[in-house]
Amino acid sequence: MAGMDVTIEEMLEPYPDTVKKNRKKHLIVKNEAAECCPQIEANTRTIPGIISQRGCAYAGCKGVVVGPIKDMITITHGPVGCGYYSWGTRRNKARANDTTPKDKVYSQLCFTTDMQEPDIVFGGEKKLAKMIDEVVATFYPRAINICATCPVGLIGDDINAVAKAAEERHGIQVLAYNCEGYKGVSQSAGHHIANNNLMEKVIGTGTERKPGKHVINILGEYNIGGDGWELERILKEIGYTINCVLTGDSSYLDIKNLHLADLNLVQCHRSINYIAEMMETKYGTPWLKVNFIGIDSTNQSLRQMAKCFGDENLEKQTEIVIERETARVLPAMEQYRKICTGKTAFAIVGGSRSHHYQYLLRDLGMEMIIAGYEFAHRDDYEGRQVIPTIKSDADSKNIPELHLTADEKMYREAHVHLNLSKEKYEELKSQVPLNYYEGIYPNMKDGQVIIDDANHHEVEVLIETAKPDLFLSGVRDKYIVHKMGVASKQLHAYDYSGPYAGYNGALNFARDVANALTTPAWNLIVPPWEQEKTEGSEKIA
Ligand code: CFM
Repeated sequence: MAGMDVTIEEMLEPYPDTVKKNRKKHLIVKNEAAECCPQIEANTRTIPGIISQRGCAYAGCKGVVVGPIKDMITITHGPVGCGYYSWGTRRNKARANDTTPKDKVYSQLCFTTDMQEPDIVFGGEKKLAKMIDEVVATFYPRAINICATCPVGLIGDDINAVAKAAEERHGIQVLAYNCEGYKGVSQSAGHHIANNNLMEKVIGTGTERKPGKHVINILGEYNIGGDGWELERILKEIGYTINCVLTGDSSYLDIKNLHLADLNLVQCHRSINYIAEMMETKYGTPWLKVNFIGIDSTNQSLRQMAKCFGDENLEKQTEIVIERETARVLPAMEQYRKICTGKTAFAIVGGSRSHHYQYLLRDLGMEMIIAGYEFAHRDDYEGRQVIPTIKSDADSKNIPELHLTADEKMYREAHVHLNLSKEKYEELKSQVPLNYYEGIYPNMKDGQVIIDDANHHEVEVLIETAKPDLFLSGVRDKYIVHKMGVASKQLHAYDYSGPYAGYNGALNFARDVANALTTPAWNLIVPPWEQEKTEGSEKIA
């Protein structure tokens, strides 16, 4: 599509040659006529000085993966700037379960050692040990996480030794995460560090399988705005037992028992694929990439799941729920669909949603013409088949790979997990893409653009030239987009709305997008490009 090529040229034009060369590698324009798949450069360092939207390794570990575990206390070992920012910024909701003893929910609280200059000079280990003692005396948590921030690694505090000594003193598990912010090129490194620790030290230590015929985990679902609760509602009604949602509204106790499920669903591939893969190796648990964002994609995911178990009743019940829910929600969405149809959107989000939301937008008659990830890897763009060809560099070597083998006692072959014969399982593999993710690329249409680690300048030019009706944004860029006269919806925390997953979620999203597109506020703003045309005035920055 020539239009998009021009847009991209304009975006790259002001760069010096080296930057231009670099940034070109982070872009793909989908070309349906091309025989095979272009390569994208991803998970490499952002060019210094460019305003990127990425976060740090600590954000990925504490903020994304381990922070939501509701009954663990997560201590940020570091200055209060990092500790404060970890509080309440992501809407991973949690509520107490009626387990015995009743779950306590700590995810609303903020625990930090508040390192000061003397701690940086003389070391912060004693302060951390004292804080663990205080936390245990005050709250009696089931277990504790310690997440390191940059200065901890720079001064060499041994948080692993502090954690080990505290475990001995208090008789509860204390996990140390060396997720110093600089450990990787983005928060993605923190996901990996968190996955490794949970896999090595927590998963597999429990013994209680939840009752039920089909016991599943939902990996990479963080219950933002209540997404996980909507999925539980649907899945329970079909007849599944939800063993654990990792880590949205999850309990430490459930994570210990993660290996006792029959099937792992993977919603966000980027943040949790390590655990899915390691569980496949160690316990033989098969995993299925699902997408519960959008009506059609929810229906497809439910049908694929039901197929995995080869159980007629389950398939029947799945169809009953799909039919009833679709018939309930689609007519209600129609009024919003009328407003949205034919409109275009950009999504520049972390590492999953720019793919998942394409389906929900299509339910509304909209197209995502530019899809960006902040920190995804090549497999999220191109599919998992490229993993063996990804070159490791100094940054990726920073994070240890766990080399696991099959567990002598607990490994069961995938078909045993699913209660299928070997032959049936082979047949299933040809129908359902088990243990695989195809990435974002195949779903995009001719001329649509994929962009990795987009920056402020690029976003501005893309908006000015491709003029989307809706921008699905991050927390910081949202307001810039509004000021440019374009509706934006913050897709990380949903702007205090949600859930957006499942059937009820699709309806909420449709309503919110229709509202955003039609609010009378847009009549009061003249976008900069319109101003230039009508008044010849200077650009508004
Ligand atoms: Fe996965 Fe996420 Fe995302 Fe992510 Fe995130 Fe998030 Fe995200 Mo914000 S785990 S990759 S690190 S789906 S916090 S719930 S919205 S950037 S696209």
